[in-house]
Amino acid sequence: MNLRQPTGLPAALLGVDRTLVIGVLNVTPDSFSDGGKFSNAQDAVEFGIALHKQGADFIDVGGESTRPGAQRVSVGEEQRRVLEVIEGLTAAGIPTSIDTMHASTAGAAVEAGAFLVNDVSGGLADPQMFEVVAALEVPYVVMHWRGHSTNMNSMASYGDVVTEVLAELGARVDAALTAGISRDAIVIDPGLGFAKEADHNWAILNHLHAFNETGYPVLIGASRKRFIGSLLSSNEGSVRPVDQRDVATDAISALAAAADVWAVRVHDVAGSIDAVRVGGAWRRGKS
Ligand code: PMM
Repeated sequence: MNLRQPTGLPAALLGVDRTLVIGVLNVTPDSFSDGGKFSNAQDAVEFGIALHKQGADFIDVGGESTRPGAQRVSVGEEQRRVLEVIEGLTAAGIPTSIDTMHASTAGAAVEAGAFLVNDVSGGLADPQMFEVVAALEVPYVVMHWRGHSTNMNSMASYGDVVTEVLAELGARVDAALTAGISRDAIVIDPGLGFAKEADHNWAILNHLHAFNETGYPVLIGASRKRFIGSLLSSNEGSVRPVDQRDVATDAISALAAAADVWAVRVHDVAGSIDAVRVGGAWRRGKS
């Protein structure tokens, strides 16, 4: 199998012959699916170690919730939450990425051991981000984003969502290249749930090939998101609770692997590892 992948991956990930599974580690009091889980950094490190034992290829550490309506946190508070956790996981030999919209947090996190910067704003939230990432020379996830969580739901308006998301992502990639980020360092992500209604997300998932055709590795973050909860609503109309969306997330991981995406970002690592192995075999037509 010859999946596209960015340059700058840790040695441990170079030989992985399937869609990567990224474990989510939110060190926040208010993330939508796992907020408030840890009372100290050591608990968070232990959780990251457990995700790695379940098979996570790397752990995505974030200190700012992006749940719809979430308030921003200061850079200082964000770094207080994430740096010690990244240091702890690095000391345990576990690869990490930093999920941040702040350039200074990206820089501090890479210094603490993170090998990849995951910026849900695609460089739009912090004008310094591209310059900092270019100097760090690390892989960089450019996600499709239209605005902060406080008001993103009002921006979910599209004619043809696939065409528009591809065009807006393309513009961010071009800006990143112009700022000096290497073409080989870039990963793209359509940003499921970010300024998108349920059917926008499904339309994107139905067109993953179009994202792959850009030539950039593709990352998908569907895990436990609301569009899954609404699809699986009960007959009485109540949305499926967050803690009962993992089987559906695993199904998306399998289909994403069958569509040849580079990585899936998930909470339930064990299920998605099985799922991407199934999806990979399905795509290849052999084990
Ligand atoms: N989603 C969330 C946070 N970070 N990063 C990327 N690249 N893609 C995503 O879809 C994404 C992300 C929100 O989910 P969480 O609250 O479970 O972390």
